[in-house]
Amino acid sequence: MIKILVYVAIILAIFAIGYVVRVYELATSLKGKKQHEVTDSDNRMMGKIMLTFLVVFFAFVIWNLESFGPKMLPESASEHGVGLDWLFNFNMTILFFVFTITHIFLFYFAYKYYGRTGNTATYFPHNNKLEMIWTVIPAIVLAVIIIFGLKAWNTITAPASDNAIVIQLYSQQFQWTARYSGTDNKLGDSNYKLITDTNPLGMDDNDNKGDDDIIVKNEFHIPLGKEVEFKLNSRDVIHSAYMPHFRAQMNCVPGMTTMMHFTPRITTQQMRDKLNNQKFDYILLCNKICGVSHYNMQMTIIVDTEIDYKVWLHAQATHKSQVNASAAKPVAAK
Ligand SMILES: [Cu+2]
Repeated sequence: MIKILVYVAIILAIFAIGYVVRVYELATSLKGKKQHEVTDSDNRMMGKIMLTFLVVFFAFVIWNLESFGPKMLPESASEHGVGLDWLFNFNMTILFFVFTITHIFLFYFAYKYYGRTGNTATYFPHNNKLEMIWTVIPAIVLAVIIIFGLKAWNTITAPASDNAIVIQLYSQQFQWTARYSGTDNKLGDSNYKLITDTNPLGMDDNDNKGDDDIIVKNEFHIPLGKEVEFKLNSRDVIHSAYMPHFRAQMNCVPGMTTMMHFTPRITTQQMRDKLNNQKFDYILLCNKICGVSHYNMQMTIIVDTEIDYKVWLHAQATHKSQVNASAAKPVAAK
């Protein structure tokens, strides 16, 4: 009910403003002034409004930074992420500096040089020095940003070291499966043609490298301070493995394997203590709109100390033992 009243009030207010403008127009024409003539005092008024806008706008920007700044992600839980955050802040500092200067000029000049009767334009067709300044400075700044950016990108996508722990993240509508490479640190062969209800990753049982592989759902664990290499695959459409707390994201593309790697630097428990939130968990999300249940395509990531990680991994069944267990089960009658 109140909502309807508010709408009615808004509509009436629009009509009221229309009538006030009409009355003003009639009054000026009665006074014998030209209706659309812009006077110096109109221009001065506009200049002052521009200046006011500048102040209000910057107050709004600062309010935004104050109120939404603390809602940003917590400090990076991966080693390369610290550098990435630095780069992000570096970029934002440059942007904010340029943004401030240009906006001050824009609105202050609109006030300072408001239109006055008798003003004539200055003829100023070209200035080499000026052209050089506004070409060379942005070129240098952009080159620096790009060089830093490429270096940061390489920390995630360059080949991982040989002793990195290899984990496959397998995506499908709408869930994740993680496969650990086991004691040989090599993932067994797999093929989409072998996918069945009981073999959702299409593991090739003729390949011994897959015997010690460990397949987990719902959550996966990674150890503190150890490099982890992810090999990403998709069963159906393009998904994207996004781990915001580790500042890592990579597409999962059907028919190919994409890769990235990082080293966790804060355990789940340490992060819970830092954030003063014992329910906090790192998360793997799908960041590519992949279908109706995309929003719910996620998996919990637990960063353990190295010992806890080994204990957890030991408790998981290997692929071979799972195959044996299911082979031993009697076939259900149809
Ligand atoms: Cu998805």
